Amino acid sequence: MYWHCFIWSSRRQLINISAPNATLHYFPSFLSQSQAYEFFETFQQSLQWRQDDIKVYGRQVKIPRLQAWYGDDELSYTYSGLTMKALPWTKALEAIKTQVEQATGYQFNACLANLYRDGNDTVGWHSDDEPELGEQPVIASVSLGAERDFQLKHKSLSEKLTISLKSGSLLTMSGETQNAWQHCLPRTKRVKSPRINLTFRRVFQ
Ligand SMILES: O=C(O)CCC(=O)C(=O)O
Repeated sequence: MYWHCFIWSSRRQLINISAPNATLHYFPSFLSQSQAYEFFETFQQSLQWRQDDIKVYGRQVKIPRLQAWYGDDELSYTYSGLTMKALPWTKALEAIKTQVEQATGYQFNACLANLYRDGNDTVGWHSDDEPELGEQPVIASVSLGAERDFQLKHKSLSEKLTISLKSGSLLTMSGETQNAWQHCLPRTKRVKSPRINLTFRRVFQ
């Protein structure tokens, strides 16, 4: 059973999502709809999107989405055997990073951008728990474009949670969330248009 606690800040509504061993904060209107639209257009056109192969059960397969990795000082990031070297921040990414830092009080030095071309693009169950993210990673996730369901499942309890991530929203996951939970973005026939997700992280090297 989950319940939502509504707190009104002077500028933005913050929803604390209550779940065991998780710290989840959701700002549904982090950006206005026109800001979200403008950022979506800018990022779709200007980020250096790539579709890599990763190894799944020993086989090379194409990642079912496009990705781009930006950050400080060519920070590298490895997952599922794929290492990406960070590209330098663009002006628009820096602008949104500053807004995210002001809203959350955390500092970030890297951003993994995902472009889901339509509802066929997806990310499977995983935790953002790579050692270089530290013991209690703070992940700040901005959604732009099509609204998609984001699912979480507890690693040892039979608890599941679905959050519909709307365009212009910000979701933060911190505390024990990455240690205790996995998350995914399931495939859906319902969604025909693209979505961009920016996940700001702090990488320790
Ligand atoms: O697109 C999303 O909302 C989730 C992205 C994600 O799970 C990740 O980048 O680790």
